[in-house]
Amino acid sequence: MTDTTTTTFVTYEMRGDVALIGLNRPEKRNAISDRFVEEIGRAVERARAEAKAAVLFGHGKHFCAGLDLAEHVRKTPIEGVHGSRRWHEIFGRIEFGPIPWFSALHGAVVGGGLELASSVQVRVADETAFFALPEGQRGIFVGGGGSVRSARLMGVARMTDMMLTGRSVDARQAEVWNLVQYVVPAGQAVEKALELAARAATNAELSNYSVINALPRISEMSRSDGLFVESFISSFTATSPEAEARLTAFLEKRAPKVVDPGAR
Ligand code: 1HE
Repeated sequence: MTDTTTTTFVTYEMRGDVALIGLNRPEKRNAISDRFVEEIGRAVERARAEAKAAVLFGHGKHFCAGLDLAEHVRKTPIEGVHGSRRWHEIFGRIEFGPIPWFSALHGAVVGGGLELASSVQVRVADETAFFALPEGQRGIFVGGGGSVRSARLMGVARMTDMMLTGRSVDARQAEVWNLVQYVVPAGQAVEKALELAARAATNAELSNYSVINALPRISEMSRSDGLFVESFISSFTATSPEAEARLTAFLEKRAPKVVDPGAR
């Protein structure tokens, strides 16, 4: 069943087990206001409850132009802090949750748009995508988690360069910089992200949960702590009933083999 819901700024539909969530304020290039981020938050909670994976994309010519600057102009310092913390909460529900998230990026992926994209696990860009952090030019700083998430993806030196110089990075460069994992022809990002999400949705829930929640944490641990924690997660997942069923299916030749990308 395809259940499509449209709120003021967000479209939501189920494609099989995958939630397809669209940023839908194209006339303002999907700039994110306070109301908009709350709508994203509600869509995130719904996807966490009913989907096995989710895809985030932007309606119109761009993925997202970042923070709604018109709204930001009128804020006091403490309102700004609360606003930033709210973005952190909502994006954190994407980053550390029960399901994998994919983003389909095109056009501008700018400021808070890049911060939102940085909170998902897998980013697919089409060739029209470009990435920028114009906070320096606007007299502000990242506030949607970019100093943590985007910096960890591309590295502090590259992010510093983008913020100081206003540099725009195209999709191919973004792939080299580890900002995106896939680059596809124009107009094909949603299709590709849906394909990847549908594949991830068939994984064991416990494996997906471990990948999403353990890998980023382990990468911030010392080597010896990371290896120690890995052993427990490894044993816990491998001894689950789901793993037993899947391992048996492979041994009985009922499960697909790993694909050789070079095979015809
Ligand atoms: C906006 C916003 C916005 C567009 N807030 N209204 N983000 C930025 O600094 C990016 C600013 N935007 C742009 O550079 C360009 O709009 C784009 C390159 C993204 C797209 O260009 P284009 O030619 O397709 O659209 P446009 O004509 O510039 O914009 C269409 C309308 O959207 C226009 O309003 P209109 O009433 O004149 O039609 C724009 O004013 C409006 N618009 N972007 C508000 N961001 C949690 S901290 C995060 C900090 C940040 O995100 S800083 C980065 C902010």
